[in-house]
Amino acid sequence: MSKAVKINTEENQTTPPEVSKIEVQTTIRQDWTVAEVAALFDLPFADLMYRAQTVHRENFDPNTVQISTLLSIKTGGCAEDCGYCPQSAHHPSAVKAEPLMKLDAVLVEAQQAKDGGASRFCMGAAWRNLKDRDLEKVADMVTGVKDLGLETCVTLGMLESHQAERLKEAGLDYYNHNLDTSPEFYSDVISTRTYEDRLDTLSHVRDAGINVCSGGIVGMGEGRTGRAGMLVGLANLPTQPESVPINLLVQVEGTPLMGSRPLDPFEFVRTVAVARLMMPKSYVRLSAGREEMSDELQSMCFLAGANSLFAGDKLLTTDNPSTDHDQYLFSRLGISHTVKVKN
Ligand code: SAM
Ligand code: DTB
Ligand code: SF4
Repeated sequence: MSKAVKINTEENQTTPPEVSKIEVQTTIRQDWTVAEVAALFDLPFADLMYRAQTVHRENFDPNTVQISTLLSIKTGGCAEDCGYCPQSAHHPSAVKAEPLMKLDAVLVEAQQAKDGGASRFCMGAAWRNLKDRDLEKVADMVTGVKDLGLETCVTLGMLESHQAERLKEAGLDYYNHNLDTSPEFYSDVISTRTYEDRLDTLSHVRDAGINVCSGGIVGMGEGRTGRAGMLVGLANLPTQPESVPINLLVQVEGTPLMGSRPLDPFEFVRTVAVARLMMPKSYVRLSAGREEMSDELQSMCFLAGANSLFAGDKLLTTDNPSTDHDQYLFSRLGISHTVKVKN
């Protein structure tokens, strides 16, 4: 960590469970209970890492990561009140609202991302939901980015079926829409849309044949049960998400969650490891929060099974490690950039 912070250890106490009762997970299960997952979190650190690393190696090359680059195509002024988000119009953050970017400017950024080593370009909009009046503009961006030879991803808030179908037709590969946290903790963080709304959007995306990118945020005061509940929600979806972003809360001035007690870094690694165990064939993605993480912490996350990340100097509105810094870290670890699922 780059700053001296008081970490929250009380909520992370580990009671060694009966280890022999927890089998190494090699097949996909979608009937997880919160109690079972809490027991995984409670494993001694070395046992949890060993299991996660074993499952990771059974499903992926452990020395490669997939890289996506983010671009905020429509920034700020969002109608939702997500307590972590600097783009919400409900919170007095320094982010100023900007209109939807023009196609040409988006394509310039996408080409730069490709030149910087990204295989996927993810366009994010600070919208509660996609409006039909913007659908064709976003569809053109998707087609344009796809034509550059990049995989495409968008995150636009709630989506209806016909919109998902149109984006698929335009060449959309992935839709990012996070469950964010456990169903129980959800209303502590967001009041303007429900957990069920999010499930509906994910099912429209899935039904349209688009790959699902869905994960959440830790470090919001959710506790271990909250983290376990978030992962249960993701792993027990009708089909597990192809990509699972694990965001560490970036505390932004003006947001209600500013001042939250920082999460114990080992607890973040545990979250990655448990996600890897529960979703063995998904890409587990290091997302927000890397700017505050040491190289050693990120490396431990790769050992725990993280195999994708967002690269580029910015996430949507907040800072991310520089591409040079990431490249240097990869070179020190012998990590390369493409990832192939075994089988
Ligand atoms: N407006 C769309 C939505 O909410 O689905 C798309 C953009 S939104 C910024 C995408 C995700 O970024 C959120 O679901 C949340 O998980 C993550 N996020 C936003 N602000 C964050 C923060 N301060 N720290 C960590 N993650 C954050
Ligand atoms: C995700 O789960 N994390 C990314 C991406 N999906 C869109 C966004 C992180 C945003 C962090 C706060 C910001 O930069 O505004
Ligand atoms: Fe809006 Fe998305 Fe931010 Fe929530 S997370 S306030 S929906 S931009």
